[in-house]
Amino acid sequence: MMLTTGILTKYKDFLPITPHYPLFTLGEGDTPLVKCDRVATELGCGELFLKLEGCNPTGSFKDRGMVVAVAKAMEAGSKAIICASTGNTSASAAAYAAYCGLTALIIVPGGQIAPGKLAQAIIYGSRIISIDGNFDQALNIVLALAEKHPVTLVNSLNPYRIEGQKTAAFEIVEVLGDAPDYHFIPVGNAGNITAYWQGYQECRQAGKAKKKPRMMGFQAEGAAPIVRGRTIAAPETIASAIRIGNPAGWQKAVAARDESGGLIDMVTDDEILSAQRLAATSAGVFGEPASAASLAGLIKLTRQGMDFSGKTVVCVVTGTGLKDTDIALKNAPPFLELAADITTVEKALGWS
Ligand code: AN7
Repeated sequence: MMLTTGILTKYKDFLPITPHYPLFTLGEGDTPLVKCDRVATELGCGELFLKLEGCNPTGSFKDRGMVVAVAKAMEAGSKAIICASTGNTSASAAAYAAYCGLTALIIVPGGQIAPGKLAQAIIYGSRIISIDGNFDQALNIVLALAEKHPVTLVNSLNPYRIEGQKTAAFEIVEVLGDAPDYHFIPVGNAGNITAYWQGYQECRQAGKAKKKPRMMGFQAEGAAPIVRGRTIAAPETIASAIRIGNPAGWQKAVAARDESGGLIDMVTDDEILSAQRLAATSAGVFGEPASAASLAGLIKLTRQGMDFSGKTVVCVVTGTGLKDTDIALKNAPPFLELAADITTVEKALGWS
């Protein structure tokens, strides 16, 4: 057995690492890239891979960026970090702060966080403030506080978050031997699409990849400011992680779209839920609703007649479904509840 390496050590030549930078890990990175032939056949695309970012230590891709941002905060002598969050950033910030002995201050939109994520922020011992408002309002408060007080902002406006998150693109290129043709990704605050695009560009520049993918970003229909070209004052979607009306990374996401020849489009809540179910029932992958927006996007474009035959497609599953079981249970078909009796069970199964 080898000691867990983590991305700081593995990718130190590509990260802003200096002699006083602490190299530590909770086991982030090195997540599975799962080939999903049944779904690929159903959709008629060449090869489909799901990148399982829910396998990171706190169950989402945020850990890649958080380990770099927290290490940089430590290096600078900071004692506290702060973020606004729809859930996953707060879970990650709380965990890495706990590991490093820092205080994590977390501001969340009241009643809009999936229970698993809130449980994480609580158990890791962060200081949580729930505001009567949405994520965009929480982010504005956090930005103002980080200007005035000695705390380090760890939302994706912190450039070290992007540095860490780009390593997921490195891993994909290492496994495939090149970049994919298409990279599908959910878009919320628009940090991750920025990070992957930067990662793919660096792979190309370093000669690790011959091509760059088209970046295919998907927002939820009720929270699609980039698609609509205007901020959304009251964003609404079942995919609470991406319920964001004024993304901080807006311009960079548009640049990633345009430079890559990709697109940023939207999917409905129903499309998100049915993609979540398809990944689960046809690939054994349970992602949270927001993370199913990528596959929902691929399904939508396929239905519209876009041809992915012969193409290599990666869909990022950004967070684990175990954070948000309420939604899966609410939409579940009823199952049989019987007496604890073999004959009764056999009869129900049609085996008698
Ligand atoms: C599962 O935790 O914004 O476009 O505060 O949790 O980089 O924001 C989460 C975002 C996609 C969108 N999938 O990524 C937060 C937060 C999941 C997420 C996104 C989020 P960005």
